[in-house]
Amino acid sequence: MDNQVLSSNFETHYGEAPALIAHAPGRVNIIGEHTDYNEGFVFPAAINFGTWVAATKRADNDIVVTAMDYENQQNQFSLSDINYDEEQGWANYVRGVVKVLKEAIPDFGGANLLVTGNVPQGAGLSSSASFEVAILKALSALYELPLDGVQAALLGQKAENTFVGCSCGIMDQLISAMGNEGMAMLLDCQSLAIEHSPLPDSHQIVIINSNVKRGLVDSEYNLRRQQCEQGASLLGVSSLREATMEMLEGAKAHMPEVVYRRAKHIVTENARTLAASQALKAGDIETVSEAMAQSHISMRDDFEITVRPIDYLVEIIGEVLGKSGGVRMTGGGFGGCVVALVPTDKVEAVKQVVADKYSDETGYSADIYVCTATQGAFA
Ligand code: GAF
Repeated sequence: MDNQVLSSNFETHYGEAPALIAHAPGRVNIIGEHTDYNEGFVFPAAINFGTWVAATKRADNDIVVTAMDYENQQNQFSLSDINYDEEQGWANYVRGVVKVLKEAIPDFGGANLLVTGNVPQGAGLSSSASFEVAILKALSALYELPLDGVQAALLGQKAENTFVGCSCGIMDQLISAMGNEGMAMLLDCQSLAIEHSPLPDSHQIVIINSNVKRGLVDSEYNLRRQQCEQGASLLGVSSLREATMEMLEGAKAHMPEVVYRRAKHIVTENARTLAASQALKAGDIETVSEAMAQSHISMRDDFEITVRPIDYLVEIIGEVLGKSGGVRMTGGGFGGCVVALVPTDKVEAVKQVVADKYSDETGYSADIYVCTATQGAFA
């Protein structure tokens, strides 16, 4: 995004230059899917797609927000009375984070905000987390609030859980707030411990958007959460983070078969995430490749969150990569994107195989983004 364009649009709407511009990135998850709300491990990277928020203080107690990507629709509300807006759905991400921020740190006043972003929506690349974190970053910078990245992420998640109505985990907001340039981030979702590790220069992060819009995602997502909780409770552990394959095999006969498979995905995915992040650090791409392949199979067969066009993308890209890189579905599932770690000299071949085969086989056309890992939110 060109900051000058944002600034001049801000002046057009509000009659003054912005005091600051905040940015928060979207993310791609390299491995560790649906493990975050099971207190497990995830390994995402922040990407060079995100949300920008230009801001000034207001003398009154109102938040006025203009959405460039929704035909400059404007939404206004008072800090003393923040309700869900049934008409402008996008505005609830702003209302939600402002409400939880006010509860946590009451010490701020009104603001004029102008928002734009380029994270593809409904593609599993965390457009909403990037929106939430960018708003929090703008307000905390504007009013010099004592809000660090981890707290911002927790507030973003709380807004989404309690105001927007999606029971997401912490991964998306945390990587958006805390990502590092050129790095992926191993996150322990139990302790919130973070370990940044460099992505290899030899490989590119390639995201292939299946353009299958994620249908049923909220209900299926929430159902997966319930099934995981049921699994933990049948195993007598506080979360599936504490479960092992031995425990699971021992209890298998007494569990609904579907709950066993959901739990198996989480237990094995945690192990794969740790193995893949260690292997990437050691430059052992073959192990990363195998872990990503197994992760996809587990999401397809045990967790059942993939769709056929996504499975097909993984198959044809996997054939091009062999053990030289990795490919799997990324994000919540039921459509969305595939992530591939691709040796630089195979990027063109990956693009070509998708162009040659995907549309004919599935009837969808794919978009491909060759991404870089970027810094988390800043203002
Ligand atoms: C969505 C959620 F928002 C995340 O918290 C995470 O659970 C992810 O799906 C699946 O790994 O992006």
